[in-house]
Amino acid sequence: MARVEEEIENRSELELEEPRLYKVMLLNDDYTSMDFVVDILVNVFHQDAQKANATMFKIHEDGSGLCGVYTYEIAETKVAQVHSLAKEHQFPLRATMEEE
Ligand code: TYC
Repeated sequence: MARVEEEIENRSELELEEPRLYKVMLLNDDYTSMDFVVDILVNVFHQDAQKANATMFKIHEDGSGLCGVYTYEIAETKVAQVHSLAKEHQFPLRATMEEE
């Protein structure tokens, strides 16, 4: 088979690579209520109540903590959802994303 045909058939190397993954982190602050952070972890990051409680306390103690790992657009959406819900409830809660 001709090389070009072979490449088309096998798809480009780029397409065969795994998607890059991004960690979404929540940052601690002094004003957001613990209950609100737990609600965010349950409803945005789909953690169960026990895990959400543990994650919230870890962030409270360490200053930041991992909430989930996603592809770029999903991670961006999670960050935007956190900021929008925090604004709506007048909390200063911040989320960040970083490549894994
Ligand atoms: N530090 C907050 C408090 O004592 C709770 C909190 C936890 C806030 C995690 C933000 O990402 C956060 N009410």
